[in-house]
Amino acid sequence: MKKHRVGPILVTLVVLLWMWISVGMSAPLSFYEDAFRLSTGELIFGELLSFDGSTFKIKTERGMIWKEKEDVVVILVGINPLIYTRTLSQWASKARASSQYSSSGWSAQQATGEPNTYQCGDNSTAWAPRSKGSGAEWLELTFGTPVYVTQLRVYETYNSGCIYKVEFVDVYEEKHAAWQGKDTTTCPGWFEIKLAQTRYLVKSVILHTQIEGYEEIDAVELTGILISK
Ligand SMILES: [Ca+2]
Ligand SMILES: [Ca+2]
Repeated sequence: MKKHRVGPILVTLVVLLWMWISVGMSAPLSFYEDAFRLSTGELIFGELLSFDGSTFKIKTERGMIWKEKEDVVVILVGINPLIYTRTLSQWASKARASSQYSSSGWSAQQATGEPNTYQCGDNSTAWAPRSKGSGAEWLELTFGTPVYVTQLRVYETYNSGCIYKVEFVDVYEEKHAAWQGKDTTTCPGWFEIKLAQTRYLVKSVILHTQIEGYEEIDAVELTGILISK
């Protein structure tokens, strides 16, 4: 009788040993902590190496892969935070200029926040340079949240058509040429540039202006893509 029981017991032990090894081996199935839910429903595990505004570079067990922003719905980085990519439009929060008419009315600060100048004219609710001459001036606007820019809008409310060059300043303080040309904005009116999103995060915008008389800018809006937790 005893002889007959050895077989099943051995088989059971081997099965248990095999299960133990399998469980032990499969526990660290993915040692990567980042997860990417794709628009197809597929779930990818890996390590997020970079996101340049349009493409995710992900290191996976099978090697490096790249996924376009549109194809990724949700990202889990680590075990807790959820990260979404979304579009954000924001008004400038800080401003400085080559010169300003005064430290209150017509100051650079008047170009921050949402528009509050409602007609074309010489209004203290917009930025104006110190001189009414035709020298070159600049106005630098900084935004609360750096984004990969897709659009810039500037509300010109006096002597419009004054912008001849636009630069973006990235989060490393590096300047990038964004636009140069002939500004044909009416007064009041929106100067607008649209672009394929920048491959760098923009925190500030420098508007270069030059026109006879006081050029006045009421508000500046920056739109772009951001990754947020
Ligand atoms: Ca001028
Ligand atoms: Ca204003």
